[in-house]
Amino acid sequence: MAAKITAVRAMEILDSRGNPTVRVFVTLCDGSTASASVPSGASTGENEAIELRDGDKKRYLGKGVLQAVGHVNDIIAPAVTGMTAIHQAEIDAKMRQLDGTDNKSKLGANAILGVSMACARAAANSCGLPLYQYLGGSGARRLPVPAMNIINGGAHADNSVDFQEFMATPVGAPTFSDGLRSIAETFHHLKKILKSRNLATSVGDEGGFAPNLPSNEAAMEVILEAIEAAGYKVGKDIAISLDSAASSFATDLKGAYDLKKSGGGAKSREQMLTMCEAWVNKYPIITWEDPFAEEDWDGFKAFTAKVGAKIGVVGDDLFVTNTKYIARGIAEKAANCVLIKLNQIGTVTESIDAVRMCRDAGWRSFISHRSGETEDTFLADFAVAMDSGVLKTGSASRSERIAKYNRLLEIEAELGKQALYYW
Ligand code: 2PG
Ligand code: MG
Repeated sequence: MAAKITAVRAMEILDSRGNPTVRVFVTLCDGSTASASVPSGASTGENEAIELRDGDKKRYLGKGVLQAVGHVNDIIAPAVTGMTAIHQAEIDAKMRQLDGTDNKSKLGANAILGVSMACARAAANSCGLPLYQYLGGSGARRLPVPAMNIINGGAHADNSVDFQEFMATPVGAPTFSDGLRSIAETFHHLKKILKSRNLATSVGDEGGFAPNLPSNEAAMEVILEAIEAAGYKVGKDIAISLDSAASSFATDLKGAYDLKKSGGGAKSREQMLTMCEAWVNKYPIITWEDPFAEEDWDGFKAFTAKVGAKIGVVGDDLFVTNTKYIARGIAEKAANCVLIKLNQIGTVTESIDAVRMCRDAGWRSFISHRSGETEDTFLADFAVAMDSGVLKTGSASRSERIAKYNRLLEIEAELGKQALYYW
């Protein structure tokens, strides 16, 4: 018997930055229950689905989400009650129809996604399946290679580094747990090195260190040093993934830049291209996300033409998990990989559609957290279900990040010898 939804309710909770977000509870007629909490970004793409904020300056500096909560309780709940929980696509389509806008600005993507995720989890519980198997089927047994953001810069930290994320990616490990251990050890060695140089070891929003370094290059060098100090081979055991989040230091989103945090100065698209290509030749970089700003399609195209055979060129702000932009990217060869963030598009179904479009084109999808997260581990199961083989979910610090790693360790243990892990 397919269980029907009997109750949906939402409340306002806090995320890892102390900002309000939405948590949704769903109950089914067979007694199954589940909740889910919505993450929130800082370096958001212009075309992302709209996160509804109250704007009432007297509450949480305008960041309250009581309207979104109200939309779940008063508009979405009555509409989806009675629907069958396993009919995820139907539920998500119903909510999109209720919203009626292109970017979910009426009900709020935070309201819609909370219900979408909680329905998926309640349905999994009702079926007696772990969420990764419910969403991914019995073939879902590949653990993602974790790209661990160990130096934070850009919009995620108040330091002198322009590039937002420097990630250690254990491409050569035999298992997920070995890979996780190698990057956690690297994180600890990095702390020791920073400390020995009197550099700050406080962390940024995603749990990576946020020291004031003389240049972006210095951030790369110190990570390579930490990998070696931890006893791993640079490039072979652990490679580097970068997220420039270049929109955040663009002076013109169509292709002009200023590396102002590090004092690197103004850079044209051509100069950025030369610099990024030199980095790819010099350093063990395996993926590079948002090396250019979200409207600099020409920058993306030129970079992909130059280095796309060697590394993953990942579009985040460029694609915003939206098949409309991904389709353009595929047609124009603007990248070869898409960052997937559930709240950029606002439903589980559309996130899966984005992953499918990547797969059909021979592109990789790279599952991702947001800089504002909660203790919800939905993402860990989603990464295994999507079979993407790569996930970024922050550093070896801050419990909202660790919760996802710990959930992946549980999944790995549950799968036992059937667990797969490879780059
Ligand atoms: C990114 C993300 C996650 P934010 O740019 O990829 O790391 O940051 O959630 O702030 O957009
Ligand atoms: Mg990004």
